[in-house]
Amino acid sequence: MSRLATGFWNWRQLLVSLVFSLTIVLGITANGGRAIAAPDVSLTVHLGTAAGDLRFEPAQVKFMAGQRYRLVLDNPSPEKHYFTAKDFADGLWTQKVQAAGVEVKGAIHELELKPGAIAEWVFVPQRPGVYELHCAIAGHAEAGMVGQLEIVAAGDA
Ligand SMILES: [Cu+2]
Repeated sequence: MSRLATGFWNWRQLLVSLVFSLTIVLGITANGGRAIAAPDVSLTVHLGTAAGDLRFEPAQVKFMAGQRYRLVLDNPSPEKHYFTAKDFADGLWTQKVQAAGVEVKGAIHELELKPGAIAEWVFVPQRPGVYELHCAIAGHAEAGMVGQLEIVAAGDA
């Protein structure tokens, strides 16, 4: 009787442990598989135009949560501009920002680009939502240098 009970307990314990292990393995495979299968998505946003227009091109960008992006920011205009999107930046994980031989790792909320500058921001959006973008130079947002950055949940794109 007690041997049977012990045997039953062990079998149940083994099953529970198997299911638990399987879940971990599946979870790792699902995440790892997606990270390997999905290449980085490269996008470019221009800050201003060569003609001096105060706008972002494009002004609306949609991102998918969980996907890794290489966002190239450049400034083809004759004056300095900012890519300011604090709430958007709070909703993602930044891997790095690279510009002119310097690589910055960690949280980024705002980037300043001088005329002709180019920067590459590598990140993974995480928190779905619609976030505002603007240039922090006085008068630029008012003149139309604003945009909208949207993060959609994976599968909703
Ligand atoms: Cu500006």
